[in-house]
Amino acid sequence: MKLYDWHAAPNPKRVRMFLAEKELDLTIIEVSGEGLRLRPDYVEKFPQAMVPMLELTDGRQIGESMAICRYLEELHPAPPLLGRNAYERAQVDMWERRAFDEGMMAAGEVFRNTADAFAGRGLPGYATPVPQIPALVERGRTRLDLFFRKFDRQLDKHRFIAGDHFTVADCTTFCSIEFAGWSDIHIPADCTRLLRWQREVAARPSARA
Ligand SMILES: N[C@@H](CCC(=O)N[C@@H](CS)C(=O)NCC(=O)O)C(=O)O
Repeated sequence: MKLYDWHAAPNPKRVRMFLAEKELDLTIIEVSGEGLRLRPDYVEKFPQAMVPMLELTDGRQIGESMAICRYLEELHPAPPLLGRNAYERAQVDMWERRAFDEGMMAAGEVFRNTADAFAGRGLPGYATPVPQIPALVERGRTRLDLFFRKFDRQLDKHRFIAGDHFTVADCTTFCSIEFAGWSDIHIPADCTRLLRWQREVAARPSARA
């Protein structure tokens, strides 16, 4: 199996953290090209034009970080990173989805609508130009503040995002917060529980995946 990757980008890192936690060693293929774009041969191979993508040994392709993680969890269940029973799986799904929608998408709203390199590329995955929308930058900042505070409250009761075990919800939350940092947006100082959690996750080897 091969994982198509763009090392600097936040979504592939969700999957690399997941692999590192499971100590899985897949072939990683870097497909970033000129001007912060994916290489044309990769886009031709995978017209969805996004990373990560998992290619099976027979050439079948799986896109979307969570689809890749679910596939790998079935093949390599230990350690469980998607929950250990029906309730935990629902919690992990719920918090991972919130981390993506409210954290990753919000950080993307700020970054993709400000960075010069992404002019005409307001959304990932399209060959046709998608304009940047400056108004989304402020909205993204507001969403990030709401995201930080919601996740800070969640950590009042739990060591990790979806409960007392490290899961893929922690991978997505960690990568979303790193991505917000690209726009110099950081966890507010009064979100002490989220800051405690960030320090703990940053100390895991997977945080450097
Ligand atoms: N929903 C997708 C999002 C993937 C995504 O947005 N990938 C970005 C990198 S973080 C990408 O491929 N961007 C290509 C581009 O900007 O041209 C997932 O969860 O995997």
